[in-house]
Amino acid sequence: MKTIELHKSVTASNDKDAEELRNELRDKGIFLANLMSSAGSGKTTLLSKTILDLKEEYRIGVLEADIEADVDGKAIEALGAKSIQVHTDGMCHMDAGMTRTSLEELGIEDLDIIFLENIGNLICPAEYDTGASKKVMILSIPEGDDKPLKYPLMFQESDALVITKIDTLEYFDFDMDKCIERVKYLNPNIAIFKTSAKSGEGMQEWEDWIRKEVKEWKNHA
Ligand SMILES: Nc1nc2c(ncn2[C@@H]2O[C@H](COP(=O)(O)OP(=O)(O)O)[C@@H](O)[C@H]2O)c(=O)[nH]1
Ligand SMILES: [Mg+2]
Repeated sequence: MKTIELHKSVTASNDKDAEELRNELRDKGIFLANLMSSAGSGKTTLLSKTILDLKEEYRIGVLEADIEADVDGKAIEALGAKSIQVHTDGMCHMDAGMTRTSLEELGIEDLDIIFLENIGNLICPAEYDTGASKKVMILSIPEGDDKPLKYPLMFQESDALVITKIDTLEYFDFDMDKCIERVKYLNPNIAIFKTSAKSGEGMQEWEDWIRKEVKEWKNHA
């Protein structure tokens, strides 16, 4: 029986496509953040709050990727951000080609920051470079402090980790110090933020990180 290793060759060219896309965005001074997490960890909620806080400073666009649903896209659209819903037809991640097509459909020339809400899982999105300027992983308190042990690649690949729903800390056996120690062991350079989109705690630090990263990105345009 003939077997072809599609995964490997696809990944090899995806890396090249992603690098090209990243360079094009850098030349245009457009910052693309790839938001990745499990389903339900609070991506859309964090994004909504972040858009409300930053929309006077930046022109923000959103790519809402989902296997088939539209609810998150509608929530973001209601905030007045320029956005599109992307259906991946069963695919569990976005790759660079899909991201490029989505950006073309969105129209990006008038934007400063684009957030890609990736498909909710911690495995496939970690393996595919989308061409984003920075990768941001979101982990919520109810998911547990042992996630870095279960999905190390996602933690290794990310530039920032936003720990969400910290308003629920008292209800869960989540050991924050242990979690951060595990994450830093995998990725010593990762920026870590502890937030609650509900109470607003920690949002300022996370948003300041975006401001800093966007500034640096534009300086290298
Ligand atoms: N208590 C609390 N709940 C939150 C917070 N952020 C999100 N949620 C809830 O978590 C659920 C999933 O959030 P959502 O943003 O849709 O997650 P996504 O699937 O990653 O986009 C929703 O019921 C939110 O209201 C938070 O900071 N605190
Ligand atoms: Mg969502």
